Amino acid sequence: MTRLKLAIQKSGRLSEDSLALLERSGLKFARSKDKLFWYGETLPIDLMLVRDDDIPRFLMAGVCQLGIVGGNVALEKGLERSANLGRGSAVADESATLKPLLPLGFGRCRLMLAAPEGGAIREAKDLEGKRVATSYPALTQQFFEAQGIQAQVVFLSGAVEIAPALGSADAIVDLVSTGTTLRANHLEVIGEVLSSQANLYRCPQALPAEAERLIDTLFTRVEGVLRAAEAKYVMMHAPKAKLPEITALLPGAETPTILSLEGDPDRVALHAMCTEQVFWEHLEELKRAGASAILVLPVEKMLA
Ligand code: PRT
Ligand code: ZN
Repeated sequence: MTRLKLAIQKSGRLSEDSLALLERSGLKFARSKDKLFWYGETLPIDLMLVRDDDIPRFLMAGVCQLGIVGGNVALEKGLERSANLGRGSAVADESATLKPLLPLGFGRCRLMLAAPEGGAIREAKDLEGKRVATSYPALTQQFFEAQGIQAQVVFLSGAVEIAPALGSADAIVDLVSTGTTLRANHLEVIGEVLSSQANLYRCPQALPAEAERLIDTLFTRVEGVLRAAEAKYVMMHAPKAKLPEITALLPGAETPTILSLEGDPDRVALHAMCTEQVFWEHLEELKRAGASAILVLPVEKMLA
C-alpha cells in the first residue's frame, strides 16, 4: 500500500504549529522515541522530523513527497540549487522547482535589509562595493543584482545581527518578526527582500495515482481547517421583516438557515456562517436592525 512521507521541522519555530495543523486536519501519529519518523495512524502519511534547511532538498530528491517549510528557506535553497546547476552539478530534472501548494498562515516573517541606526547607509544603493552579511546569500545576491548594485555578500550561518558592530559587515540581510533583535543591536530596516510564511510543498515529480489522491486528500483537509479558522457560525433571533437587511450585513455567508420560533410569529431564528471580522464590523448594525440572542460559535472544520 502507498505511504507518503511528510517532512516538518524537528525543533524550532515551525515545529509546534506544523504538528498542530496536521493534527487538526485529522492526522494522528505514533510518536517514536528516536523522533526521526512518526508512523501515520489515521492516513498512510508518515512524519519525518528534520532540520528545516534539509526539507527543500528532500522534496526535490523525492526522499519525502510533502513538506512544511518557510517560503524563505524554499526560495533560498531553490536559488542556491540553480546556481549549482550552472556549475554542472548532476540533478535529474533541472527544470523542477518547488511550488507551494498552500500558504499556512504561521511562521510569518520578513527578510530585511538593515544597517546601523542613523548611519551613512540609508538605502540599498548606498551598499555599492560594501559588505552585507546574511544567512540567505542567494536571495541577497538576487536582491542586489535586480537593482544593478554590486555588493559583497558575506555568508554567516548565525548571529548575523552582530556583524556590523564587529566591523565584519556594513549591513545585514536577516529575518525579522517583531524587530526586537534589530533594535537591541542598534540596526534599522532600510529595505525589504522578501515577505514569508510557512507553506505546504509537494515534490515536483508526478507520483502514482494513489499517491496523488492521498496528496489531494491532505490538501483538502488542511485547506478546510485553514478556512474554518476564520469562519464563525452565527445564530440570532431577528424580526422577520428585517431579514433582508440582516442577511446583507453578513456578506460571504451562504444562504442563512431560517427557523421559526414557537409562539412568536414576527420573529425567526437565523443561523449563518461568516468570518469573524465581518461579524464584529457589523455587530452594532445587527443590533439596531433588531437582532437579539446573538451567539457566535467557532467552526472546527469546513469541508465543502
Ligand atoms: O534547527 P533548524 O535548522 O531546523 O532551525 P533554524 O534555527 O534554522 O530555524 P528557526 O526555528 O529559527 O526558524 C524556522 C523558520 O521560522 C524560519 O526559516 C522562518 O521561516 C520562520 N521565522 C519566523 C523566523 C522568525 N519568524 C524569526 N523571527 N525565523 C527566524 N527568526 C529570527 C530572526 O532572524 C531574529 O534573529 O528570530 C530572531 C528574533 O526576531 P525578532 O524580529 O522577533 O527579534
Ligand atoms: Zn535551519
